Amino acid sequence: MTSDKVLFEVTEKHLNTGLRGIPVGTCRTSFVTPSEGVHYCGYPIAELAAFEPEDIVYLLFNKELPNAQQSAEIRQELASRAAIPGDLESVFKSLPKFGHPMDWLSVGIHSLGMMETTNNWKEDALNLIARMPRLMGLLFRIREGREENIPADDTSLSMVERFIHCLDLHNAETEKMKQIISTYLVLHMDHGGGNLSTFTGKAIASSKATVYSAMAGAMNALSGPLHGRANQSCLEFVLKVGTSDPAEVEAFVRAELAASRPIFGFGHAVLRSEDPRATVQFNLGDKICPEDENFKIITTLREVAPRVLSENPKISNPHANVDIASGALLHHAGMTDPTYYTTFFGWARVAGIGAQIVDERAVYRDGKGLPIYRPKYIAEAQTLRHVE
Ligand code: NMX
Ligand code: MLT
Repeated sequence: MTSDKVLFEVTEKHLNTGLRGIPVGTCRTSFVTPSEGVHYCGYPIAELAAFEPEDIVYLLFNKELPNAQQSAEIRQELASRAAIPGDLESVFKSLPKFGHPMDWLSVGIHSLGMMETTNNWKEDALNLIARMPRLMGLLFRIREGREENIPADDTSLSMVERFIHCLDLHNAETEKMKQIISTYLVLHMDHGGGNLSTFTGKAIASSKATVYSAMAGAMNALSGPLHGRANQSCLEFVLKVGTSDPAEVEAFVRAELAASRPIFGFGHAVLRSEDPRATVQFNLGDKICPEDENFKIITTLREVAPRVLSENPKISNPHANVDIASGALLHHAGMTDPTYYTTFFGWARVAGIGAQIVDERAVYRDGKGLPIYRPKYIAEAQTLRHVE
């Protein structure tokens, strides 16, 4: 794109708004519309929700859905890249158990980069995606203190199965867990070019830092409660509400707002209606756990919170976002500690951020890559006093 067409007129009122709505680039993997949410390579997310995560990795990197042979090949390719080239277990064993799982995730990704970096953007991005299931499994096992008898990785399994295999749970819920995590990963893999973690990852990579450094930084951005960690806060909130009675839920929501606390799982920087990713998860919950107490609470919240939030004209979008339902589903599948929930978001987003980094570093400008990020900041009056 090289024309002089005016896309957006920047005025002073756009300054210090977190770049809200200001176009800064193009994105080949996905776009988000205020009414229909995210589309991966042109496909509305609801049409992709039942695909396997491996197929969506293929889509994000190749910009088309795989046929049966390509689908088998991407599975083989990821399996061939899955072995972790160093002792990640020892790194994890040395971390404080009270550290937040998102900090563990960031350290884990950084550690993989120290163990091996090829300096080929696509190789590194695919290697990282392939190693995430094992990294996630080890993170859970070691942080929870279940360090003994961790099963060896089994690369004949799918990515989600490899994670569950590492947990070695021996319970009846693993099929449900597989369905919930697979859907979760597909829904969270990408969300346009400008969400904070993706933007952060691409900005770091623009200095030609490695995929691993960029991704660790992206995970740090994702760990904030206004971004990815809203899914943890949302389930904590649901556990605190403790009832699906509409009047009590409404009183709870009002008390949170009165205490200046956000209503997690509602609102969005771009969306202006219910996030289709929330709708997909509500539909899944209706199918697999309609009587689950937490699911009943979020179903009430979905009715009550938008009405209450709409009373504040400053809130641009009072509707449910992606984080409203994922915690209740994961909890139902046996993942009962909400502090881990954002690591699933991170695991998923490694695919979209990885694919976008590859596009920006190795495809744009005829393969030369975009220049280093360097937006302009305007000096404030007091910073100019010495030059006047
Ligand atoms: N609860 C309370 N206040 C809210 C909410 C909410 N759910 N949503 C927006 N607001 C406030 C917001 O804090 C802002 O206040 P102020 O002017 O004092 O800074 C005002 O309403 C206007 O915000 P918006 O323009 O509607 O939204 P913005 O783009 O600034 O923020 C979020 C978007 C997502 C940060 C915001 O809606 C929010 O904090 N939601 C709750 C946290 C959450 O669920 N985050 C997950 C988002 C998705 N993700 O995974 O990243
Ligand atoms: C999301 O998945 O909703 C995000 O990463 C937040 C955003 O798009 O700003």
